[in-house]
Amino acid sequence: MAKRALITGITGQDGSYLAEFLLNRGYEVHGIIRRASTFNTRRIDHIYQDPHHPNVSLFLHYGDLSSGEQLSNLIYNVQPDEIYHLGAQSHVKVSFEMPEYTGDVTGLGTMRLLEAIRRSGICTRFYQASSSEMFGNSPPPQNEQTPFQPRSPYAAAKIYAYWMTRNYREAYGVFACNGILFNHESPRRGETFVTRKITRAVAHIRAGKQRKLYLGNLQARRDWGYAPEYVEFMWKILQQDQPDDYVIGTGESHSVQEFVEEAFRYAGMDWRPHTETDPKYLRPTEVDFLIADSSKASKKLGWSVRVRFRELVRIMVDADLEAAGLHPIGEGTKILQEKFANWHQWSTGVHQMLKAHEGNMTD
Ligand code: NDP
Ligand code: GDR
Repeated sequence: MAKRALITGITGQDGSYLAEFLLNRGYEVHGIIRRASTFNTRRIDHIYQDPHHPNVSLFLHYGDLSSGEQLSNLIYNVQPDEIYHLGAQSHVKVSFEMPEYTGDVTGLGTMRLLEAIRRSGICTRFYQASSSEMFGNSPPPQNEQTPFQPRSPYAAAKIYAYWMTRNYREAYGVFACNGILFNHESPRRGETFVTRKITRAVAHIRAGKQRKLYLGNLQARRDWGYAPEYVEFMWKILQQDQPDDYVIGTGESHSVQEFVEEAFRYAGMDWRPHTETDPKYLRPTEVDFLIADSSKASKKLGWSVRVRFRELVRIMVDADLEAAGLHPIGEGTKILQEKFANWHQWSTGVHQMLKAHEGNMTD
């Protein structure tokens, strides 16, 4: 019988890739979506299946992380073998403006799910989307032993969720794991996160639709990887014999300015005349330097990085050029062909989603 997975945050960047990956492995996939007055499923529209179809394997359910009762009912009714908890208010800057909401959804939301598992008595495996933001001010490189020094309401909420995950593992024997993932990006990254903001601006400037790119702190350093390969390891973490916590990242760190330079250079432009700083995008407290030490994941899970910084920039710029109606330069397509098996290629992973987003799916 097919394994059954439940994904919170299926409409987000990671949730959409994970759904594709699991469907490709023969899973029955259930996703929780929020009720909204406008469509919020653009990242999964290209894999959506008509529920009237006899062989349907993707099911969507309304739910919200702020309601424990609803989550309990869902978990009891779906009886998933694996739960991937990716739903969150995930924007660090926004968390300073909405600390209570972020604490409720990103922190307490995890507890509500764990409690629903405990109360329902079902036997399931649980993945918590923990974050490198939890390390905050701790000097690099960061690994599973590095102390947490959070620098935002988002990071503080994720630390609560991290410890609740460990507590339910130790107190109740739940197969509950933390993936402490460093930044991972893609053409599906939300438009207000810095990498996507940059690659989208590059494409729009080249298309003559935008004049300037306004950014905050250019000196912050991040360990940026490619999201599709990270979701494969979320799955791998839940396939181990014992539940555990793992750091996943590339082990390479670059500043925001280096990302800007690389993206403009690839598109054949000079970044300086097009980029300005605006204090509006600065944060009250910043995380200066993140770089992953993923040696535990390399040893135990066989983690090794496929898409490095320069390749990531190429994939994202090409996708945004295509989305802006321009010809991609073309290295992005080749990189996916070389590095990924069939579940993730340019035509299915990028192109179809862009077309579905534009509402003109014809194939
Ligand atoms: P996104 O912001 O792209 O997606 C967040 C998802 O959570 C969306 O599906 C969103 O729904 C959903 N969501 C938000 N609020 C609620 C709510 N109240 N109830 C139910 N669902 C809700 O995040 P990513 O895909 O980038 O990240 C996935 C997870 O991994 C997040 O928990 C994030 O904090 C964490 N993480 C991400 C990293 C990264 O670099 N991407 C690194 C480390 C951790 P909607 O579409 O309706 O808004
Ligand atoms: P981050 O990602 O905070 O690391 O959290 P983000 O892309 O928002 O910021 C990265 C760095 O870029 C600097 N920056 C800007 N950021 C944004 N968003 N917009 C700007 O204009 C801008 N200018 C400079 C930021 O100050 C920061 O230093 C992401 C999220 O996905 C989290 O959910 C996840 O947990 C972590 O990554 C790992």
